Amino acid sequence: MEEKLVKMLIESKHLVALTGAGVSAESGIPTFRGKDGLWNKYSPEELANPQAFAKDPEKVWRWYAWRMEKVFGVEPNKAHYAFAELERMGILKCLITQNVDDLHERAGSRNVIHLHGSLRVVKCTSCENSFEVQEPPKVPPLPTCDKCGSLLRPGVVWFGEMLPPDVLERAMREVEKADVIIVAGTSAVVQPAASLPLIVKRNGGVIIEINPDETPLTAIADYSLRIKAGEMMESLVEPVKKALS
Ligand code: BV8
Ligand code: ZN
Repeated sequence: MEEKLVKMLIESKHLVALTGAGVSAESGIPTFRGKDGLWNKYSPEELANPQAFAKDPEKVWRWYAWRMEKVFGVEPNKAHYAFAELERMGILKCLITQNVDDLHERAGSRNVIHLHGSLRVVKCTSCENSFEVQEPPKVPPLPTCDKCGSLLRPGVVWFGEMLPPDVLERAMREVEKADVIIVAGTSAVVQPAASLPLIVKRNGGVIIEINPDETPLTAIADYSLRIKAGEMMESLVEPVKKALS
């Protein structure tokens, strides 16, 4: 099976990847919907949406500051490094991620599209002010904009918010061109991200899913591997490297 997948990756014209929280799980970041999932304690409806933030900004900010602390304190894992290696070898053309951590970049990936924003970014709720942070804000007090004094918010896309049009546009262009897509570590329930692999399929492309559990995508994936992303991605990269050397 691996040889077949390795050959497919090497012969691909435009390989893209779509990743989710499962790719960061092996770095120690809890996923959203797994048994120890982030959403178990809270639900997205409770915290990751504009209404929750309007109602209780301190509660939402404390949750994000905790997640930022976590994400900024862990290291990329072998899945992140494998994707970066595939890009370095010119095999992976673009990495589209739903993750709001920066582990793909810290592993060396360059062409990364963050569909749902990033915990590294804090932005103003009123003016255009938006900036990268090295550590989470100390909350309380609520962080305010030094340009206009308004409340700051995490630079992520909440449920019920549109994805930045230019970001979604870029991701759509990438999947329109893709003849192979690796979908790793996502429960494939959040839209519009979960529809991106369907575009590859509709264009006659191949879907390779990597996930220890089944997902709604499993039924239409050409290959669905019940395995952890770190292990699978590492077992693909070595033979690709050898074949190209
Ligand atoms: C939108 C940022 C247009 C914030 C996130 C009702 C009202 C409003 C909207 C909706 C609605 N009903 C549906 C919608 C649309 C909604 C949606 O899709 N809801 C779903 C839940 C039904 N989408 C939206 O709202 C989007 N915007 O549609 O705008 C609009 C506007 C107004 C009204 C209607 C529509 C915005 C979606 C973006 C939300 N923001 N994150 C934050 O992070 O706090 S989404 C959040 O879920 C994360 O970004 C995460 O990436 C994403 C997806 O989760 P996964 O990454 O898949 O993680 P999960 O835990 O679920 O799964 C992990 C998987 O990994 C598991 O399968 C597990 O088996 C596997 N795994 C575990 N370990 C490993 C592994 N795999 C491999 N290796 C391992 N080691
Ligand atoms: Zn401002």
